[in-house]
Amino acid sequence: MACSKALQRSTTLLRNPPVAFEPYIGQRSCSWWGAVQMGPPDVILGVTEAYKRDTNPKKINLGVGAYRDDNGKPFVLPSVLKAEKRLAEKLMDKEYSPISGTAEFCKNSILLALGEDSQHVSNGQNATVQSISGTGALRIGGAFLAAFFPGPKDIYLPTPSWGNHGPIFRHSGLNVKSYRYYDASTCGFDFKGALDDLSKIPERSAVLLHACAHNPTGVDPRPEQWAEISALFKKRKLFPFFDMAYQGFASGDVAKDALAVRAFLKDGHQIALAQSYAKNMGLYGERAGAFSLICSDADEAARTMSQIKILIRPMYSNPPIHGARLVTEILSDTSLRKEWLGDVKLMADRIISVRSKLQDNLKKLGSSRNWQHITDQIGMFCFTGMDQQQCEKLTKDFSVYLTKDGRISMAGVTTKNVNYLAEAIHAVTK
Ligand code: KET
Repeated sequence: MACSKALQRSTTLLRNPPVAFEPYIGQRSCSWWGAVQMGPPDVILGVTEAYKRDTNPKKINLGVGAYRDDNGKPFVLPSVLKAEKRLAEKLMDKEYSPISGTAEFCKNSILLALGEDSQHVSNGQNATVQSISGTGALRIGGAFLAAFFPGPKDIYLPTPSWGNHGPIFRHSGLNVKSYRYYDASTCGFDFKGALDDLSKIPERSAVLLHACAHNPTGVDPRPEQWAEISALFKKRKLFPFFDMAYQGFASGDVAKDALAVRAFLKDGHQIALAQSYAKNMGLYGERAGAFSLICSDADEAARTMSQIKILIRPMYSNPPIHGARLVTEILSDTSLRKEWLGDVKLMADRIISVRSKLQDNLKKLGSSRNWQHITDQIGMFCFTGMDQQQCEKLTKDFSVYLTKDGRISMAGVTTKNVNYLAEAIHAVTK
């Protein structure tokens, strides 16, 4: 068969891929992968690739949400360094982890989220597994919902949401739908819009909530708004799936940032929870996180746990051990844990302080825009309100790298580059 025909057939198949795909190879010169087209770079991680290629010494990477110190350098937390040293001295083996990660890691993780005094944990109501960071936790959760969710196989995401949420849940086999969240006119939370949309979602649907430090907007509901959202979830019998990728990063206090998760549990919801240690422990590349389901009792938790393990085994067999050991070392040692909480606060406070600096600088430059939202928003990101054209100009003329939706990672802003950044933003927005 001629290559062009094979290509035609494969492109049709790509649009509607069957489970088993057997391509035609009629000619020697026709490759198995001849029909594979170039895909676009990742909207977030692709920004870092472009930044690395730029030779301008003033360049700034505000794309990916990865913390930098005030010199713009990656930051290994002092508490993590200490844990590393301790682990090195222990000369531990490199055996496989259990499918679910170690019991100690899982227990420490769920207690961090729900609080040391959690009744759900003491009653054994949680089914918790280690995941490949937050992304892996969401992917396990997606797989579990696709296999066992008794309602529609849909998941509702806030608009906007983290760019990878849609692909993760679609890849899990769920239909991805949306509800209003952000009000562009105020650069704030569209509480009315969110309640309106949530009240129209079919009963018994799954809804994703950002537990704190909403990405990309930096806009979180206030505690009393969370209470109303929780009541609406009860009324409409909605299932809350919390993504908590930034516990501690919003306020600097891990308990405060877990407020929504804990309030929903207090209100009697059963929740799914994705946790990540990428940001709050700076363990980006270690891929340590956790997925939990809170069940009605210990027996149900054991049954759901058995099925989660069956889902994980063919996906990646069992999780990586090093990051999880660091987390366990830190969380299970009172003094090291205290030190870590100090490190988290230091990171959160630095971000809060550069928010004010950026705002002040824009004011000093005479910007007529209202930049109040820079300090109103919280967590790693600021959703600046700049449009795609302005973002592109910022990159092209000033080597400031950011995602095209106008999100900037505040973690990449320092006392050294904040003036330059403010000048650049002012230049493209005036
Ligand atoms: N949830 C949210 C909301 C999130 O922002 C991220 C990462 C993750 C989960 C997953 O992180 P993990 O490293 O798998 O634990 N967000 C940043 C990095 C990325 O896009 O991968 C970001 O938005 O820049």
